[in-house]
Amino acid sequence: MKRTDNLTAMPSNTHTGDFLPLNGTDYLELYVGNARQAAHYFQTAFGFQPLAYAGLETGLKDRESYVVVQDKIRLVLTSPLHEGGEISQHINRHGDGVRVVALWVDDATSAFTETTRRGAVLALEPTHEQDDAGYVVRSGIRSYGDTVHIFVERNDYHGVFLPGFKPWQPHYQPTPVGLRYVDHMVGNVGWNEMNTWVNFYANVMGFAQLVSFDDKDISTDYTALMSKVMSNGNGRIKFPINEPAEGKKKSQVEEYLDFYGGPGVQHIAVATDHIIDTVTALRDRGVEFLRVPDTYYEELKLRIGEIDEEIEQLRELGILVDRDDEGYLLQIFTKPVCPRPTLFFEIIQRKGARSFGKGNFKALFEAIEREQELRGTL
Ligand code: TYF
Ligand code: FE
Repeated sequence: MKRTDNLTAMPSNTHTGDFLPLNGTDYLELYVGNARQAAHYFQTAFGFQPLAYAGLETGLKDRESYVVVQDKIRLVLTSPLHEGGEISQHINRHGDGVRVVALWVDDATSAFTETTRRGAVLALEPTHEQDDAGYVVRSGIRSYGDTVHIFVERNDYHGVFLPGFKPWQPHYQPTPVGLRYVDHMVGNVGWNEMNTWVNFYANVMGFAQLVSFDDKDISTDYTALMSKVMSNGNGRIKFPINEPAEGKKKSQVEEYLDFYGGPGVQHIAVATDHIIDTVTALRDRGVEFLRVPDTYYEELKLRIGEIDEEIEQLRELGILVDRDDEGYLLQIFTKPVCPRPTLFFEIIQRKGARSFGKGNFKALFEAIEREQELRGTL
């Protein structure tokens, strides 16, 4: 793995030429069949807290949204109230999935101008929204598939989420599991489309390429994919882009594209400071994870060297470990969280390492292939 730029040497301000300074992920909006039950699932299983609601009770006629939060992570679960509209079509085409990856900016109008004049396709004209708690400006551009980026300017807003939402404070408030922020979000794109989207993030959004994996790095005996990781100037936003590669059997990326009906968000990686506690809690609450064979843990000590955690505990939970020249990381992947084998979550704890777990790819992809085998899609 080669690092092609130095994250810490690139502050995000206009003096160094970053035309799209990003403060972080603002929210992720999923279009789902039943937002009410999805919100319950993310509270019960993943430890999110109820935050805000918009729908019939706030004057919306066409949709209902529930917002849940855990530390810096905000998920918006949205369902349509009638057939035929944009949300219904999205669900019909893709099943439940990520529609909006919202990015927090200081100036949503500039974000829109700078990206559209570099070729971005409009999704939302800069829009000023106001209520008693202040104002928010949002704008948006299209990304891969039906995914959009919304730029959110909210530095003078003190409301619970966005204008139009009211606080949602049900009696039921399960305890958090220690999820802290979005570490990275991965997109799957079509055959030979990876470089198109790499160029989009580079030229339209000013991102730089951190790393690249080709099919030789990460092919197993059967399936293959290629991946490039794009990062914004201050490193807070990291978007790996995968495309399928030709293998002996169907690539996991191809399976995704078949079921999602095109490109989309494949996984959301969320960071924790205590992965053993977090995964223990998630497992107790019913979240299901991929497992690698026990032999993985027999070889682990030789591959990784000294780590703070007990290998027996990692084996028990199925947590994976990888090392790079800056430190190590611990990670684990859920099974898909919807009926279609599309969207899943990654839980990651970084102890110095800024890479993505290349040393785990083989074991991980073989675990995914065993799931594909069970689904009959390999
Ligand atoms: O984000 C990453 O690159 C790692 C590895 O289908 C990965 O989490 C890549 C592709 C994939 C699952 C995990
Ligand atoms: Fe990942």
